[in-house]
Amino acid sequence: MKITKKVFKEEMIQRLKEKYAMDISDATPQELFHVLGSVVKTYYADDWVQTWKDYLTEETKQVYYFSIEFLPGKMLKSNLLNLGILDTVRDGLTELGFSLDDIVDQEKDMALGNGGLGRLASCFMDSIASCGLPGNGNGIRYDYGLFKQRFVDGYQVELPDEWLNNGNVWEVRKESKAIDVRFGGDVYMMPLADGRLKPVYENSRLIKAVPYDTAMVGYQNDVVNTLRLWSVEIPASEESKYRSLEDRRELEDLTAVLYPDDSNERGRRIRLLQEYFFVSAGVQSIVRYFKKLNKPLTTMSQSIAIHINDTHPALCVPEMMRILLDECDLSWEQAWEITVKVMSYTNHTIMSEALEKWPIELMQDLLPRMYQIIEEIDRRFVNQYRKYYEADLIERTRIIRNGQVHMANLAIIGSHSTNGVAKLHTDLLKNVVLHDFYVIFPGRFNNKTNGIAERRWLQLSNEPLAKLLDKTIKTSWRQKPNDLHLLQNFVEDDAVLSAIEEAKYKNKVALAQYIKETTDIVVSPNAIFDVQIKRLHAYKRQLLNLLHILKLYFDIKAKPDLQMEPRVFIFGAKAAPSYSYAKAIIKTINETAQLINNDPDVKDRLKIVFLENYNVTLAERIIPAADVSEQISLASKEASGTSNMKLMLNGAVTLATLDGANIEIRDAVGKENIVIFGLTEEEVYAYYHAQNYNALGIYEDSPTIQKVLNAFIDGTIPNIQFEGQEIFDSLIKYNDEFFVLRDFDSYCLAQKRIEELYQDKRRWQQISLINIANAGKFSADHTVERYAEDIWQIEPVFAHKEL
Ligand code: 26Q
Repeated sequence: MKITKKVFKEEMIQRLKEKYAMDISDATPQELFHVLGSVVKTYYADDWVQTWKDYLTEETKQVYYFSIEFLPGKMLKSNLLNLGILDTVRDGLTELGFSLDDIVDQEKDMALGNGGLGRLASCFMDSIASCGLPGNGNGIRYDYGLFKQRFVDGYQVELPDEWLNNGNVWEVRKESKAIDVRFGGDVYMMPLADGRLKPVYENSRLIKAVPYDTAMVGYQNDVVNTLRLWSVEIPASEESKYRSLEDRRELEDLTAVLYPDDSNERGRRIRLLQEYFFVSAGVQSIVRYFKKLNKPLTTMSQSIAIHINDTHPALCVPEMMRILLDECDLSWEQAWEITVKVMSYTNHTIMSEALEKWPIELMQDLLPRMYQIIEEIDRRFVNQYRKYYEADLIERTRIIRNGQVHMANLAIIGSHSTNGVAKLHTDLLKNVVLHDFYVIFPGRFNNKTNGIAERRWLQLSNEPLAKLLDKTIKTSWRQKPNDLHLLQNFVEDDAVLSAIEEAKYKNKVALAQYIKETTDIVVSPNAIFDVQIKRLHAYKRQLLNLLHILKLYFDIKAKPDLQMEPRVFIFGAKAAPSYSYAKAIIKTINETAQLINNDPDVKDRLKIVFLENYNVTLAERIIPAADVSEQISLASKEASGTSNMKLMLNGAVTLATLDGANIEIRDAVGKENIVIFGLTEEEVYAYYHAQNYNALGIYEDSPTIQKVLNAFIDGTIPNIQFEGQEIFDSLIKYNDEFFVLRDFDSYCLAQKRIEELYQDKRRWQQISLINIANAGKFSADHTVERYAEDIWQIEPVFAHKEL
């Protein structure tokens, strides 16, 4: 994109006049943001039109990534970077008397996701476009994204996320592409004269799905793909059916809110309707597009791939069947062959209790035709495979069982590929969680280790480091993240090593200032910044981190002049609103922070900072300033993790269990450049098999653990009578489900090791450098290229790409 500063400035001045009837010098940052957004849109408009036209005329095979969550964060800077005009715009604004950063702050985060899964979908959208791959997102345009988190007296309080209040510059409403979605009522199969069966619907309802498209701009390659998010409306033809306000409200609520990650809450009608809503609208619009190509339906898999991101969009399978059977008059066999070839599925969780299931009655009631088709898929599956396998195995793998529809079973049976998100995770799927399916469909299982968009997580968020890299290894890493490897050549270069430290220091100063402004806590940028940022979940073991902090605190209390490398423990985490145990941990961390931060004996050796409302933008502030990356889930529980990759890319040293992608990070950097502790996955499973884990025994044998745990119930940590008891009981009375106590000693030793390494300044700098140099392996560019080749069978378009 060739835009000169002069042209850009004139355009800003002119548009501001048109839109707000004022001189640019009188504009507020909010007004400037909106005008800048609309100017940037004109810069990619032609490429956006051209990209989809090329796909159409060249009949390019495309992938559609179906995800109930997308978590892009702010988009202004990312669009500027990818258009190659970040510097031009920054300088132009400066000359006009404004700062780009002030304007950037005006944009609300697009937070239509909970955490890892939604953020992964957004990193993939960036990488798909940046690799020139023909791919689009399909999801829901929630009126309210993930709740805003506030702390009141240390408790989490949830407020609505009103992200659309000032409008959304990036989206384009496409009324003409609206789709009708049917739900509820009864369905009968009516025989036609030619013997076929046609569904007849009675008392069902139609709702209108209106798409809002957002451009996914590729990195300086002229490719602009589409993220299509659907919003519900009442169709004009159905107005009469929605007479009461309540009726309307129920319908309009369909795309009102994103459900928080809550694996315990089941059977929510609206959630199931949400899943069907965006699946049906998406699949219908894809088939409508495919029909424009005038190719036989039986060749659909040569033009279309549909990816099912976790089981939330698993209804893609019966919905595609419905369209092919009921609307295209294909036979079951033909329709099934097409469906399985088009669909692929990613599993993101190992915990079998978190696998999605829906009660039969609910599905029958809300989605009667879907249920009929699922029943038939199930019947045919049982029929086909009972010839080859024992009855028990078929019973465990069938879709409908114990009064419930098992969505993972549907996704696996109805697709040609099932992948896990890290090597260990995929192995556990094959050998444990989905072993029965692996026996039946060994060829369908494959691994695709997660990745991150290095553009956002380094180029945009960590300018000091990015500039240093340009100076040291030139700029090819910006196109090819693997070129970060070139940094390895400087591992003995003292100038480069101290420059890395200086960049980190600069970022720490900036974060310290943010901490002061938002929490009034003063932290020293010379302390170790130890970071744990992720959703609050028992299995992620924020509690283990807290127990260690308490141990350090008691060490200081016992020996007031104890020498210790000063530490700032930084947390960012939201708990699902109904997850009371996770909320108890938040309250307890906050109260411990009060205790420790205000105890004069501590003399600034320890600080706890729990930052409110962890989101993408906050992650972009914290990660560049992190020294230590806490990845301490119980081995086997974290499918992959992605903050581990972001922190490594920014030069933090990983403190980790052998879980998820941590294992691959260790393999990439070498075991001297990471600090590993804790039980291995085999040892965890050995406890399960022997059923001999004994938390009380560990407690009774360890005076340190007793001292730390008693603080939860003896008033040492103030104001947590109820929460302290709940946490204490989870460990002792309910036998510590995630083996926190078993890993405690090993974790404390690992933390000691971190301190020793940090004190050897040069060694620490070298580890930091080695982590950055080896992070290219975890680029999402690489990951989506593997998906493109192995699963989607799509190819990059370099039609008009100047490289
Ligand atoms: C379930 C039921 C009802 C409502 C919501 C949900 C729900 C929503 C979101 C359940 C789970 C999620 C999100 C899961 C998630 O983020 N998983 C993470 O995916 C990452 C990307 O693959 C991995 O790196 C993480 O290890 C995994 O925890």
